[in-house]
Amino acid sequence: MTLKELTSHTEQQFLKVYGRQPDWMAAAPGRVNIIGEHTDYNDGFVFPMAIERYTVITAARAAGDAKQIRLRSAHGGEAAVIDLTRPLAPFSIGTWANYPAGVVAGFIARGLNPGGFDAMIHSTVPLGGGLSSSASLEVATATLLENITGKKLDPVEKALLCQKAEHEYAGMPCGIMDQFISVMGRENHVLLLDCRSRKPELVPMTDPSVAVLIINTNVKHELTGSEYPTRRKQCEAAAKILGVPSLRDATADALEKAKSRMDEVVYRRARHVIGEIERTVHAAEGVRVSNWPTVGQLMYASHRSLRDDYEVSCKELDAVVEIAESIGFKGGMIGCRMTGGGFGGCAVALVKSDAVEAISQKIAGDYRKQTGIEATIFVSRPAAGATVLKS
Ligand code: GAF
Repeated sequence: MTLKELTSHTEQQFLKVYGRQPDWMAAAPGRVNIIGEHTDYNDGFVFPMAIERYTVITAARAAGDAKQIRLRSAHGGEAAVIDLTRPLAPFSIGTWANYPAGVVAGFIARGLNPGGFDAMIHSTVPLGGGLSSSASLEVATATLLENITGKKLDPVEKALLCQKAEHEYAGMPCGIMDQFISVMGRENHVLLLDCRSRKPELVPMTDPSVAVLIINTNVKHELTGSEYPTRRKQCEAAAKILGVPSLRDATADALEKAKSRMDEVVYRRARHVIGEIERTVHAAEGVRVSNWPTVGQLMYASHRSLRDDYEVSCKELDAVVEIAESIGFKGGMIGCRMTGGGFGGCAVALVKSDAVEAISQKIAGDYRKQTGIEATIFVSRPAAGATVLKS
């Protein structure tokens, strides 16, 4: 579904459910990370691009100027209601409405009260697929609220507000990558983000002979939910032993020297992060000069490191990457790796454009044979960040 189709669909849903036309509409994209995984909360570099999958929100002033926000998902279900006459608080854990509610709270904390409104939300970003469906919902909400309050936030402040919503309302201590790319994405560009200075650099990716393929394993291994915060703590522990503010400041040499003073797992976590930061900078350079063989090798190295040292992959993601690697550069496969937080979700591959069809079929077929699961595979150009569709 294109953004235009999604918007029109969401508008119609709004009309059907609320009985009037929406006054405001906003959209924000999901993302795929080309390389730079689990580096954002270590002050490192990430290299994501926004994808042509979006969350759209349509809204209109609440009837009778009621002081409440009603949020509905186009998938149906009860409306989530935010009562603006009381102090805001998160809904119960795991409720999707926590993402927009946290963003509303961020606006109110800045003295920007949107007043009551009714909203309809629809998304083509696969939920729980590691393509930042939550960040796209937060950023779409923030864009809608900018529209309603008439106050445009600085892009960095907007992304940080959304990250805070995820920390405080969804209980996920994420880094800054997902919200930044959803705000700052640009068509035909990948974003090299320095997560320490928060300086974004847009790297053009316009080579028509190369396509970005996203392979959804359609598995999500529900772990305890403590894996991500545990990784963060292990990175902090490594930085402390190395005597640096964050792993961004550490070198591979320093890590080797400190190895005997470190728990083996903590050592491997740090080895991933230090190597991944370096790989990310090199890969961005490779994209800049269309050095595809190098970019591809860096992607495979990133996957191995995430699998063996950071231990956030899973057998389904490994299967996809192995199939990709077996296709080889000559078969049109440049490189492939898991993308996002891990434990399921998607892999990302760079492939020769003229091989997209054959490669998609090969991966789908072999993956089905090996796992019994149907993968969902699609191509995306680097897309634009959040936009106002109606104001
Ligand atoms: C998740 C987080 F939200 C990001 O901040 C990032 O850490 C990513 O996992 C791993 O690179 O998407």
